[in-house]
Amino acid sequence: MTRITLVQGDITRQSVDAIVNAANSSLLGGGGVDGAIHRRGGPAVLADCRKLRASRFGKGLPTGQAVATTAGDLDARWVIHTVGPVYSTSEDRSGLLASCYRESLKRADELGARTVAFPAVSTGIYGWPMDDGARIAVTTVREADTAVEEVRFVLFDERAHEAFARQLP
Ligand code: AR6
Repeated sequence: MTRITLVQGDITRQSVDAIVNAANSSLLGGGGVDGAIHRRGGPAVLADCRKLRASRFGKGLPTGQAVATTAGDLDARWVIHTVGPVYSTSEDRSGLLASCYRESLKRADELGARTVAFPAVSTGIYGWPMDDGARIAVTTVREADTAVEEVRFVLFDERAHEAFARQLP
């Protein structure tokens, strides 16, 4: 059974086996969680991302998928980069958002990670409504077939923390 825990704070301050990044397809950095991870993780993270762009992901990492790199100077062994969907009112992209959590946990299992910190993927710059983002995150992790022992959702503010808390018994 995977334990789900909630923390309010900065995901780059967590000590876990793997930290999940809410990246974009370029894998080369951005704002929000992505910017914070590259700042604190340092050049080793970006160097690994560039290698991925030069090899398996020449066109970038597709939405809904996940790939691991070193965690550089973060207090973790790996960063798992996943690309959330941009929220749309005309199209249901929730399958892609669920896929981010599922695929990230698959990478974690392949690496042998036992503790994984997730941000609320897509709920920032990509505009996904927090309550729905929290519902998809918690439901998908609950239903995942994974050896990860702890999934820690790290929520930036009180509003996000409350939205996730409402999804837990
Ligand atoms: N720790 C934890 N949560 C955070 C942190 C942090 N340090 N910083 C922001 N959040 P976002 P997205 C919250 O925008 O919506 C980037 O430019 C934030 O409040 O980081 O998936 C990428 O390169 C929100 O609830 O990711 C992409 O282009 C959640 O984390 C794009 O943004 C996700 O916000 C991805 O957008």
